[in-house]
Amino acid sequence: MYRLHRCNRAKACILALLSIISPLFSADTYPKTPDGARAFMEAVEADLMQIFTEDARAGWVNANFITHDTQILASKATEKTVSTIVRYAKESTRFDGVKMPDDLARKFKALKNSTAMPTPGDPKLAAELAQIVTRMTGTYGKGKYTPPGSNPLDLGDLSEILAEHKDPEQMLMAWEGWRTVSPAIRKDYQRFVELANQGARELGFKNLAEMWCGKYDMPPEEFPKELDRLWEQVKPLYISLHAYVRNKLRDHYGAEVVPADGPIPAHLLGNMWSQQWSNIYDLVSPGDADPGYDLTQILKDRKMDAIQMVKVGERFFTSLGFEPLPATFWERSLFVQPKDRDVVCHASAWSIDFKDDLRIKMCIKINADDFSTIHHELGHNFYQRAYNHQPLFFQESANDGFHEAVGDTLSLSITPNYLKDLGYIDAVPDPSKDIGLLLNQALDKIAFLPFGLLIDQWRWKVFSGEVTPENYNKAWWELRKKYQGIMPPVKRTEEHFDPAAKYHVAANVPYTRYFLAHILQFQFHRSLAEAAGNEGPLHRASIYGSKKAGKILADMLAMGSSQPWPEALYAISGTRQMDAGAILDYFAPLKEWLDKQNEGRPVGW
Ligand code: X8Z
Ligand code: ZN
Repeated sequence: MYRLHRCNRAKACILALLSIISPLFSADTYPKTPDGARAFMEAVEADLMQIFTEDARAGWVNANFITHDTQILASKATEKTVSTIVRYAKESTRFDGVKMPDDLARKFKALKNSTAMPTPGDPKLAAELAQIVTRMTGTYGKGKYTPPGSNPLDLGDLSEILAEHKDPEQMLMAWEGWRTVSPAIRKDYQRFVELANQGARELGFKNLAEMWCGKYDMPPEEFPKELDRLWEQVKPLYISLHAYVRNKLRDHYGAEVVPADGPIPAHLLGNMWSQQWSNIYDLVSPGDADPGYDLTQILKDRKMDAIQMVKVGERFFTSLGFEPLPATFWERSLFVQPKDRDVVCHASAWSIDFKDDLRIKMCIKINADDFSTIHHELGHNFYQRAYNHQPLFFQESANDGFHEAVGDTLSLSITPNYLKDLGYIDAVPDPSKDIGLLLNQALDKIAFLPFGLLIDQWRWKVFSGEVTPENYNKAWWELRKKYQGIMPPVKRTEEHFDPAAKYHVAANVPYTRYFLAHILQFQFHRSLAEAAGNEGPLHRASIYGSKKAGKILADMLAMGSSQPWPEALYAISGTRQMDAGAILDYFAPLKEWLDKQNEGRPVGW
């Protein structure tokens, strides 16, 4: 349905109506005036709203039933979406030079940058690009490895081995096994880069990297510098954590497996990509500072099922004053991995119709990781609903890091006090256990930072041509070493394609957003915790039940992307700069403790 009520100026409204009557409208029919530009934009928004909705339905069905036919349907829908965006973006140059109010100029900018995979104008190439991205995502989603004499194992099975086994041989099998899926993506990826770069150039960008960096309300060349600044702030903390973990792993696995002063072998960190390390907490726990409870065990002991876990997540949001999720959320979401078909298990949150048709799609396992991922996904849904009154091009987060930070912000409030309120633990551990709490949190939040950064560092080099297909894997492992201080446990060559063993590379989802989110969520947490009246240390603060914090959050979410992100950041935190001060404050006691543990031992790699 077109949304005529969006027309708020009479002249623009009539022009927009005209273009709806003739759906194949062109910018040429609009006068080169501010009113003409506004009318064109309203028609574009109405048309794209429909196209996006159709695309979301096809994408949803495809991700829930990966078959030959759904791949075709989904790629056709994507092709239509992206080609339409690109066509309107090109036509919109007709209004270059027209003096527009800020809000309208912002929409024109958003139009030009509203896809992560711009298709070339040539329809054949556009179709090829859409097919490639759908195929890469499908290959990843269906991926399985069959060890000799065993059943096929999917990513969930292999991840579980890495998370739970402490047998290096088994872990190596899982690590290498999953990486037998991605070489099939290499050729597609290479072609994807050529085509998407061509699409970006046709829109006036140097390449896809410049386009991706152009979404942050600052010149694209400034954005990487902003990231460097943030990374330099947090790097010392990461290096301290890395050194401590390396020592503990060396104690456990022996000097022949873990070097004293080199990178850590990637299969020992409890996660398929070594991106979050809390699964090895038991190997590195600080002895007498351990808080003495294990959330995974608690969820299992309480015989929680997937839906109950999502209900607990929803209750956190309603405790802040948000409306409960609609009944259709519960009817249409996917919570449990179906046994009889291939689905994309990588968790995601959807707003199908830009109003209330909200859903998550997740293969929930009963553990602490997924408990927090549930909050993460619900954060997307509550954000989507909070800005659903905005015009299409402002139905986005302030910057993409904000979208990824909302649910995580709430997860930071899953403190012992909160767990006691839920009746999950009987007593709150005393402050002498804080190092255990902080270490557990750092294994996820601090370990993630260099990983969050390096994926797009690799892609930007690939898009700009600095890294060529002959060096895809080599460049990948150089960055893994440089930022994370990890190394492959076995020799890797250009026969492999390890970047695409990560969902976001195969599915072409930009990744810097998660790095930003890890910085932002601590800024959000600090100011919301203060609003909620917390006075103690940040890592003990919970905003559960605080309507005051909830209102501040909801007001910021409702802004969508209607204003530059520094304004949204100001609204929630009183500052306009992304800054690692809050995350450093949060972990300050741990940093001191880690440095003491590391005394006299090698640090760095
Ligand atoms: O992809 C996700 C979410 C969906 S937006 C589950 N995350 C990143 C990942 O899994 O690699 C959340 C943390 C980082
Ligand atoms: Zn997310």
